[in-house]
Amino acid sequence: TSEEMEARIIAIKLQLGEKLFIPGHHYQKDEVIQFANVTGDSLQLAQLCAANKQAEHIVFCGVHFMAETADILTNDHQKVYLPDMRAGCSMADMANIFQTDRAWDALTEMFGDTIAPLTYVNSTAAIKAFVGKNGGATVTSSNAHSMVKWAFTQKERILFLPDQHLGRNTAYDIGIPLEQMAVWNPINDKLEYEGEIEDIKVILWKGHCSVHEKFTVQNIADLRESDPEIRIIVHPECSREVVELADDNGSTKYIIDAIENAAPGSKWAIGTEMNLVNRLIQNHPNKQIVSLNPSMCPCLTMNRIDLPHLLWSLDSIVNNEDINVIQVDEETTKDAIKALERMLARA
Ligand code: CIZ
Ligand code: SF4
Repeated sequence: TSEEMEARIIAIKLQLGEKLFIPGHHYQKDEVIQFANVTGDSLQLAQLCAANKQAEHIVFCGVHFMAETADILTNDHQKVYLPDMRAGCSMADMANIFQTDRAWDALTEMFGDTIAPLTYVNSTAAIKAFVGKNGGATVTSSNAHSMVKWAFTQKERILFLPDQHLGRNTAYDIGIPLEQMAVWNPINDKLEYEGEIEDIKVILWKGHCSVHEKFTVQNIADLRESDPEIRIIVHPECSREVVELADDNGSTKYIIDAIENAAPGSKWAIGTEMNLVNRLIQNHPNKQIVSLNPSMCPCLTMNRIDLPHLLWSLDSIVNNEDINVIQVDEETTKDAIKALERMLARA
């Protein structure tokens, strides 16, 4: 039963003490989050893992790219585990290193040495290594503006992987017109753009988040019609059109802070992942909060980490079995860490 599993997890946490560290992403289920030592968005969790020197076992409750980042930022004696190896990220899967190498060859042919690559942390370690090797950095939704500005101090143009929406929304916010943004399509290796290519300032990788893409202009129109007073806040992984029509947009942490600071009785519709929206609803009974999309929008891969998987992972540690260990090879780590450190130095 759940009670038995919970009791067992509590016992293992007591037994391992500081040797065990369980970071939990905001999009994780409540049944998992209750056991997290810390919760946060991807940036906060990366910083907390980098700062933790005593844990031998880091059981990462989040998705694969986050566990990879934790492994890259921790020491060799610290092992990172992902309770379910199928907890990937469909966005990260939209850019593989072969496509990226092909894109870089084609783009440097077109533009010479004028492009700084940036990758959203929602990407594989191999992509982070590619970016690190080529003078670029990682970004998260919390620091995308300052990182994009930084990239423009390095080169005339940027290549932004793998989320076209975060890239477009961020570049637009810092003053780059939409007409100066092109899209790289990794399926046919083509640049989608209608003007003179010298005018291009931002090359957006054609990837997206399958969860945040489900918040639509229609959802916003429906809500505004049924409740003109409601405030709509969305994550910048939503499309440009949705971000444009929303009242506000920002990272996971920004959304949480906005709701915490909101007036009692205020009404909100939130365009981000379901588990976080539900938790905000529970934690703020004095505010009226709904999901921007009535079908709620869960991240299916985040949800793969559940109580049985967490317990199974902890049991395997107690039994000294090296199961579901996430280990990024040395070569990749060496380059990926450059990209991460350029970000963490400015975060
Ligand atoms: O969509 C995600 O995976 C997000 C928002 C991650 C994060 O915490 O930045
Ligand atoms: Fe990936 Fe989207 Fe899920 Fe985040 S919410 S882990 S970007 S699929």
